[in-house]
Amino acid sequence: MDRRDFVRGVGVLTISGGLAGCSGNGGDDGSGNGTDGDSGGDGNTVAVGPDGQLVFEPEEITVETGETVTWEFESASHNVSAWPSHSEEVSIPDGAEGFGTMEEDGDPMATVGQGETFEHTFETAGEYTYVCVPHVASGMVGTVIVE
Ligand SMILES: [Cu+2]
Repeated sequence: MDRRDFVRGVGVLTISGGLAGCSGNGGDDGSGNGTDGDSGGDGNTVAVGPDGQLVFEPEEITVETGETVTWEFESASHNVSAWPSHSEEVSIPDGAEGFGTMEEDGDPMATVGQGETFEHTFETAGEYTYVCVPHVASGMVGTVIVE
């Protein structure tokens, strides 16, 4: 009946002293893995509909967990959907979230203008098969492998 009674019970947060470097180290997030050549992320780009073709280029791309893929729409009338409810061609790993240029409950046929970009960051390893919904019947299907 009285919601405040519930609120009062929350909020006990214990922080044990052993966590190093939570904040304030001024740089990147402290990952410190020695590989240094790919900071720009330019490698993880997929062209959508280059030269008006009904393809993703490259059709398959491999990234590391936590990396971002950018889709660049080089012609009009395309989209990106990795929502399983949008196409039987879509498949995503167990526990992964779908993604797309539209929300899951949005219009699967909604397209993106030429020159637009779309980004998704992959937090769950596995293989993602995604589609351009308007052109899936023409084989406009792509794969992202997250290692
Ligand atoms: Cu398309």
